[in-house]
Amino acid sequence: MSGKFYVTTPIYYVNDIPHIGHAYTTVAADILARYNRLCGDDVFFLTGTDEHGQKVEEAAGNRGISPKKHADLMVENFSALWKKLLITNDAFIRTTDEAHVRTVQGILQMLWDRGEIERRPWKGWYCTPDERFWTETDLVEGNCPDCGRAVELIEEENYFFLMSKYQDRLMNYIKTNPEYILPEFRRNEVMGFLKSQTLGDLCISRPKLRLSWGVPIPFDEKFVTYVWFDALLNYFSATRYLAPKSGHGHPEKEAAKAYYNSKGEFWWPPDCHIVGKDILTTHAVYWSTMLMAMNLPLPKCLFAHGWWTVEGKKMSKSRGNVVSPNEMVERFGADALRYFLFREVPFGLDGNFSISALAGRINNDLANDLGNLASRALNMIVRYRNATVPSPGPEGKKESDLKAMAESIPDLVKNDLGKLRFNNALENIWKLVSLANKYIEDTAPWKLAKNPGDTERLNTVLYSVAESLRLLCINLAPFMPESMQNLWTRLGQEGELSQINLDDQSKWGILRPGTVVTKGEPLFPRIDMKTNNLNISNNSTASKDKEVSNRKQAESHLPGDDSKADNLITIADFAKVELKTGKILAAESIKKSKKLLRLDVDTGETRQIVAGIAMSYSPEKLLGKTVIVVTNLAPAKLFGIESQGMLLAVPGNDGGLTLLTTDKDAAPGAKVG
Ligand code: ME8
Repeated sequence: MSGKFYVTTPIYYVNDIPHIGHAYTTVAADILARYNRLCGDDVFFLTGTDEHGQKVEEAAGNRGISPKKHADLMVENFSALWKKLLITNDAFIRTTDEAHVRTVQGILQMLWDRGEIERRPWKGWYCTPDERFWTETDLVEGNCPDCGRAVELIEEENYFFLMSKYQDRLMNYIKTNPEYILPEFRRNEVMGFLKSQTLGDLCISRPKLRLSWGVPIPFDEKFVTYVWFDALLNYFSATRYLAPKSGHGHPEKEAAKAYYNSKGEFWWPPDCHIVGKDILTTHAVYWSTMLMAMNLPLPKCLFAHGWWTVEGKKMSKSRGNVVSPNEMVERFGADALRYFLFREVPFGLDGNFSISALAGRINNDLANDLGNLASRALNMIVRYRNATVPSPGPEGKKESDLKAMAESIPDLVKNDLGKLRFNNALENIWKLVSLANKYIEDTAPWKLAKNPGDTERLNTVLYSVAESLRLLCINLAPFMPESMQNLWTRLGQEGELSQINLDDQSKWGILRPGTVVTKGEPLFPRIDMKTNNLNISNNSTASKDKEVSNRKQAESHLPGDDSKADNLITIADFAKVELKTGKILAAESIKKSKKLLRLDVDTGETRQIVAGIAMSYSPEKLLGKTVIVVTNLAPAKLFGIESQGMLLAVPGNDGGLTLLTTDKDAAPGAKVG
């Protein structure tokens, strides 16, 4: 049964030029929105920009224009990028929208009337670039603990949202709603924070004298509300004036929605807020308690994804290593970038961006696996059956295996996307890509074509391959909308792939015999590593090897060379395993397990690892040790505890395990290889 699906991204600071991190969150929301539309849901996909605050005011002043004019110009960077990245947001909220400002003011007034807001004297250390107050103890050597820059002591009256009274209720909510904050290790972090600290009240105002570019507080004209309070409310205010009013043309539903929308109720609560790990606390704590005070249900899920770095380092203008999504789309195409971002790293974990890894995925997965499958299938139908899909003959074991695999994919994808496991969904879809390629090699249609007695068999094979491609199109459409639409059209399918209903189209055998197909250019052009500038990356050698082996396979016309010994891997295979040095920060035994220890390991970021080394090491012996960690392993749960990686160890001469470590001192997070 179809329902409604409301998904959001953070609203991005309008002062920043969008980079790969912003693209990442927005594409994630787009994949979910597209997928849910295919399932027949009414979808509301919201993104936008955060436009108030001191930084915007200052930047506008420097340009000699008004803050609104400055925001109008900057916002274009985002809307243009979303177009390029094939983002299908239903609305774009700007916190300077009049309707948003009015909603924020209405809510402030309501909370003030209800005694949820209080005016108090306030003193704190303020970091202007981060627009955040810190307490004395937060400061690191007198500077901002977040960005390291100078802070100033500010004393003034301000308005406070009485957040502290919701601490117990929030903890209880998180405990009884385990699906609320995901991934699980992030929920544990939030719970850890709430258990170890007494929640304070939240300062939500700034005096107009110091900051005029904000939403005026309706009950005190000398103040504006502070960025987070204004920004977080975007998710709610958008349901009042930006949410779609009509879905798929069902008159009854439309009437119902128009009614509900006028009260902002149809879309509330959001099904999924996607945010980066940097703003988890503001959402999990500030936003959740604000909603409690507003008597509104909490979002169904708040997912905090990981961080993209470049060669293990934070992207920053000063380092000159900011990855421009515009440039990536121009060089490699939107679909390839979308695929890479969600295949390469499990959503929730940090990832390391490199052009060679991106080009490797394009050449291996897209050009070799999927692209070759499509061009082989279409070429053969054109060549052997005059471009017309034949009627299949009787189905044998190979066909029923292929069909069973193809029909199993939608459920797997549904389950994976329900948990935002994008890379698992792609891995599952790739099982069909691999099986279809193997099917072609096993059935060798080019041999069948030579023997007139095999006409019916060849019909069956060509039909089965074309039908597999049709089903791949459907399952991959949310991830790579442009190339899948292209393939859909080449397969002789009419209309927009984005308009189909997944359930109606997911059965094997829907492709009509007699459909005329076309060949076309390669779906995913290969990246020539020699002529491409791989300057963000340092593992171009591995990718070059990958490129050579890809080209060889592609040149060998149809089936590849099977002579490779089974236990040999290429350097490109090896390059898929990310190994880093890790420093053990904390270790403890796990109740009821003799073998396992729970560790906090610094691999450039702190991750939790469950390691089977308790029989060989006591927790105290491990502290401060530098070990080697597999950092891109999909997380797994052991004794209910999520493990985000694996330590390398060998059997020692004492019969126990001995951990691999470094010969000389090395910083945590150094790449092994
Ligand atoms: O925080 N890797 O806006 P913002 C992955 N206006 N994702 C990244 C990233 C990276 N290196 N860098 C940024 C704000 N992001 C507030 C939000 S919401 C009510 C207000 C993504 O422009 C990620 O989604 O700093 C992160 O949470 C967001 O951009 C921060 O965007």
